[in-house]
Amino acid sequence: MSKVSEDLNEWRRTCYSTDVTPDLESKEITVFGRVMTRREQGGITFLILQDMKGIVQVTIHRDKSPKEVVEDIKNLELHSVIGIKGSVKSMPKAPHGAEINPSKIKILSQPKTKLPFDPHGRIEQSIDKRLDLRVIDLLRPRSQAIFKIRNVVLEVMRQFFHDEDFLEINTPKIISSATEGGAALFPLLYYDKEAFLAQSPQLYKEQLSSIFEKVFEIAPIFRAEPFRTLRHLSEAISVDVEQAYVTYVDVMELLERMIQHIVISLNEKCKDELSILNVKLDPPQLPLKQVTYDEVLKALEKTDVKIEWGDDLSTASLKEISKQFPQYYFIIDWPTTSKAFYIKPKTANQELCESFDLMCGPIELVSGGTRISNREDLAKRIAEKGLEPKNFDYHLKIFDYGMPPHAGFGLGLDRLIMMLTNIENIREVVLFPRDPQRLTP
Ligand code: AMO
Repeated sequence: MSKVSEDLNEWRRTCYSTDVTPDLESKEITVFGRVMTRREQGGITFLILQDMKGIVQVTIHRDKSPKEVVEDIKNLELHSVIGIKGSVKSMPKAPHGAEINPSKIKILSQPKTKLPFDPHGRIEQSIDKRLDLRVIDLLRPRSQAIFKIRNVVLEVMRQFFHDEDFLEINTPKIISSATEGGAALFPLLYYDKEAFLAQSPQLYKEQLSSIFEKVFEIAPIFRAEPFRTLRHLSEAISVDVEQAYVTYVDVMELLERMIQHIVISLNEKCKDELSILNVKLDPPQLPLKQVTYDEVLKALEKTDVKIEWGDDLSTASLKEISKQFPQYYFIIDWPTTSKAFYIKPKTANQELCESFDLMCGPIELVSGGTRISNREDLAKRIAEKGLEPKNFDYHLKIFDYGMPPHAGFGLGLDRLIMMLTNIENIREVVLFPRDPQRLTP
């Protein structure tokens, strides 16, 4: 073991790994990072140090480097966390064309045990093994690429909403009643009362749209999904939007512009990450295709998959339909019975409602619609759905003080990232996923 000192003292970073280029020739710098590889060759030790921006080569000459440095690295383990002070030297073969010749090394942490898998190894470990040690898995270039893309998607989305004059809101995640139907609720004890984890910010965003008119929230939603699939989580991130004085047609237009903008921005800002993942993203042509629920059922008639009119579309039916629509498309005009109580039935035909799902192939990314803005109609729908109207008093009374017509949607961020990174398992695109079998790390 080499000597370890956790105190930074006067040590501070002066540049990142990727700043070490021939432009800094002979400059004295300080870098920090993790030792990813170590190679010995004829009296020279090459270390590759990884930091948040990338990698840099550190070269130690047994004869020329300071004795202290040569001594310090003798027993340096892989994955040690170190600081290096040294000078930059052009080296065409090194990453970014330059290396560091150290004058001082500070070992901040040495691993105590060997890693159970090599994050840079050729063999892809199972997702469960990687998730058990997620932080180490995040050293893999593929994992880093996914979360850098996710970060840019969030940044671009927020900017998009702000440019459209939306206000970002934060609503409670401990709530007193269901919004999306009773089955998938996580109950909890709130002091001496029963409470639940929020399935969606639906009622709050509707109420707030009556004042701020255009609101959005990016936050967790909790669903007690009883099954383990590649696209369901117990805790997911939802991008919720609500807007006053518009209908579902208007928010669909907003949504498709946002999706197109995200794809264009990723192509500009995440070239390296997309190439690591081997993904080519074509910006969708607008307007996106729209199919009605009835057209979907008609198309299914030619297949073995049967759906009764009024039922939700099963996984098998969506797989069939996606053969015709491999990319983004809307399914519109759903039966009123298949959607949540707050979705507005069409005035001319109450059996259908003003709702949509945005699909990408067989995966539902978004659902939304025009909302009921009249108290009596809403109370009636709550009762029809078998929910307890008393539980919604706090919501219904707001409608008595004036409620503009409004519409909105909820977009599953994790599912969108799956689509943009071409990843099959939703757990890959979430740092610490939660599902019926996983509550740690
Ligand atoms: P919905 O229940 O369809 O609608 O959810 C909206 C979107 O959230 C994502 N999603 C999930 N992602 C991962 N795991 C889950 N268990 C999960 N559940 C949902 C999906 C889905 O399309 N309040 C309405 C939205 C609205 O009308 O504004 C709602 O919650 O991508």
